[in-house]
Amino acid sequence: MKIIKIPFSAGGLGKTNGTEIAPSEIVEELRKISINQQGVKLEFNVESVNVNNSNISETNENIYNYLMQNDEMPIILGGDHSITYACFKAFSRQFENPGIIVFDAHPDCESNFNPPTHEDYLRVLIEEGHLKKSNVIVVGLRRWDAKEYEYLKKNKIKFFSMKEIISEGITEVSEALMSAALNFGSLYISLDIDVLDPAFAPGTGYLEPFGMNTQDLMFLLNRLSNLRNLNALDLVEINPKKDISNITVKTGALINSELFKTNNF
Ligand SMILES: [Mn+2]
Repeated sequence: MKIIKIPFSAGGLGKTNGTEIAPSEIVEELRKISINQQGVKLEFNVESVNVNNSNISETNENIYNYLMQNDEMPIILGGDHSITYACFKAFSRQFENPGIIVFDAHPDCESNFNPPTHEDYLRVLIEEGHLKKSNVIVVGLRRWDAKEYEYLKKNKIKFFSMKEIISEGITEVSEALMSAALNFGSLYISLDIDVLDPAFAPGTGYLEPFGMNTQDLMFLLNRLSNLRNLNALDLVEINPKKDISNITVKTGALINSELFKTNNF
C-alpha cells in the first residue's frame, strides 16, 4: 500500500492552519498498529508531495504532476480539503468515467474561488468538467448555505443528509452507495473527518453536531473498500492542533488501517 502525504493547509482560507501536520501524525499512529481487525499486517510505503504553504496554485500543480506519475492505488493524507481538487483532476485523467463519494458535513459547493479552496473544490471540479454531476455522491451533509443547497438540487447531485441517514438506516445507505459506485468506471473516496460527530472527531476546523459515529463510518468504508473499482482515497481536515488527547489523529489512523485488505487495497 502506498500512502502519500500532502502537508498543505493554505487552501482553507486561514481556517485550517494545523492540518499540515496531520499526515505525519497519522502515519506515526499508523506505525503503532501492526495488524488490523481483519488480521492483515500493515505494510506500507510513505511518500510526500512537495507543497508551498503560501501558494495554492503551485501546490496544486505539484500534486497533479506527482499523482500523474503514480502507478499504485494510494491513500492520500491531507491537509485541508482543497487538495482533493488537484488529486481528483489527476485521477480523472487516469481513469475512464471517474466518480467520487465524498464524506463531509459540508457540500463544499460555494461559488468559485480562484484557485479552488476547501469551500468550493467540488463545484470547481464539476464546472471545469473533470467530474460528471451524475458521478458525485455526498454523504453526511448537515451544514450548508442556501446557495449550496440550491446548487445541489438544481444540478441533481446525489446526497445523503444526516437526517436521511438516520431515517433510512445505515444498511440502506450502504446498499445505495454500493450500487451507485458500481456504475463508476473508477471510484475515488474523499473523506473529510468532519463527517464524524465532534464527539468522535474533535480535532478539526468546523465542529458540526449531529454527525456520523465512527462505527457507521467504518461500516460504510469497509463495504466500499471491497469494490474492485476503488482506486484512491483521501483523508482530509484533521487538525492535530485542535485535537483532544489525539482522538482524531488516532481515528484517522484507524480508518487507514482498516483499508488494508488481503486483495484489493
Ligand atoms: Mn467539511
